[in-house]
Amino acid sequence: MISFYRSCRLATEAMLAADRIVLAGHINPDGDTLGSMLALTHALRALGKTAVPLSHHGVPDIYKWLPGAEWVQNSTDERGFDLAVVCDTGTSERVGGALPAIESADRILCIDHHLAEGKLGDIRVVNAKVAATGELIYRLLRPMGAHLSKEIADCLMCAIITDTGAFRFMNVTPNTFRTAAALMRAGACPAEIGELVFENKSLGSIKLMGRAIDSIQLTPDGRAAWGCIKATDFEEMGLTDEDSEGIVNHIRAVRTAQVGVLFREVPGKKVRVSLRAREGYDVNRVAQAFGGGGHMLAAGCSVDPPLSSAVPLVMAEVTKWLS
Ligand SMILES: [Mn+2]
Repeated sequence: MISFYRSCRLATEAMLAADRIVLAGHINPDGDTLGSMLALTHALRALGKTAVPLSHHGVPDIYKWLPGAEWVQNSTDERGFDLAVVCDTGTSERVGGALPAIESADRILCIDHHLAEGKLGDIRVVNAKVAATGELIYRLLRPMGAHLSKEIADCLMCAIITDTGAFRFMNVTPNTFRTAAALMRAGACPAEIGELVFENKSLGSIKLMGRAIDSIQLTPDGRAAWGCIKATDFEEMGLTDEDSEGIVNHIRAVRTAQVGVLFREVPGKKVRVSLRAREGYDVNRVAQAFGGGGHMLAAGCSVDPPLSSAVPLVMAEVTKWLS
């Protein structure tokens, strides 16, 4: 087991030595995976390298403003990269359609902050103590000799703001603020980016939230809350699972709830489950019981449909850990 600091040095050396670099984030991308990947793409291109960012599910509408979002491809037929950089996941399954290009590279560098022990990467810069992968990218910039441009600062501020719920989650550390301060000095505005990320919803997704909130139920002791979005909700409103982002946080907001769970019956797919906890409860453990994962306070998994069997299955596991 090599130290985190040595991993960081190996990572910068590998990036500086490579000319052609492919980057990838995770499926169902969020602001951290996209912001991290694009910040690094800007930095690598500014250093004169070819950098190709890939995202299996592209760039969701609310992140299209990210500088460089137009560079992102779903996958590529190009092969033989010197280096692949995977941001914000440690497992190959979460890379989706970008995986063949990633695996074709001479070496794979994984930069991540998830708890679940992934195996991906010859070089692994993994630290579960940082709030966002974007914090790790920031740490690598200076040793790479990369200039912190306004574009990079905007990407990394987006990464941090999304993964910390605008600096409100328990994962925030003094270092998160130190990084954010440096990004702000480089021109990133947290208020502006917070608005773009959190107050930039379609009317449909707000109405979808209404349905999910209307469906909330509590366990008899009130300590777990859950809500559902049915396949018919998505179909009637012409929406996709992308439109359900963030809703789970409103379920956990029920005063007595230690855990909030949102079930989505995505048409033609497995039932997607997002879990959010308050400090003291570990939802990662619940998600892992169903082959998913994430962090202690935020995790996700998928279970077989229909909703009528998915809900009791997952809620039994949730209540099992409510001591
Ligand atoms: Mn993240």
